[in-house]
Amino acid sequence: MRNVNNDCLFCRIVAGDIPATVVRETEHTLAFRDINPQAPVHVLVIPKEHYSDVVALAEGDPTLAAEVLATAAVVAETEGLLTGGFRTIFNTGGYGGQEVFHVHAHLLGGTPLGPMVA
Ligand code: DGP
Repeated sequence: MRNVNNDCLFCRIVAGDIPATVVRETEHTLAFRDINPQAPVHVLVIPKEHYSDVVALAEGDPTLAAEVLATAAVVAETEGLLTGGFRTIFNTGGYGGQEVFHVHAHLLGGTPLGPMVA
């Protein structure tokens, strides 16, 4: 039985209770457009199972963590980001600016993003 948190926004997107623009779905992962895009392409890639952050995911199910990265890589290709490049970010915890506590990779691209700044 998959770990689900009914109070979690992204679990509710996985369940179909909240609409999202899905760009890729696999058995264990979902990729959908960010509601507040910070770049021409801004996709969130999540495991369907609930893990609060990337540390919990990596510790709890490293195979699933790899599947999230594999889905991000496929979406980067289908969104046309491989030529110009892109950025992948896991915000983690308060200092990391994480607002939704269901682990997600931000996939950003479609324009030069410049150097990372805090
Ligand atoms: P983070 O700060 O790393 O936890 O990023 C959470 C992201 O989730 C933020 O960029 C906005 C996005 N987001 C929040 N609510 C929704 C929603 O209901 N739908 C979608 N598609 N994205 C959302």
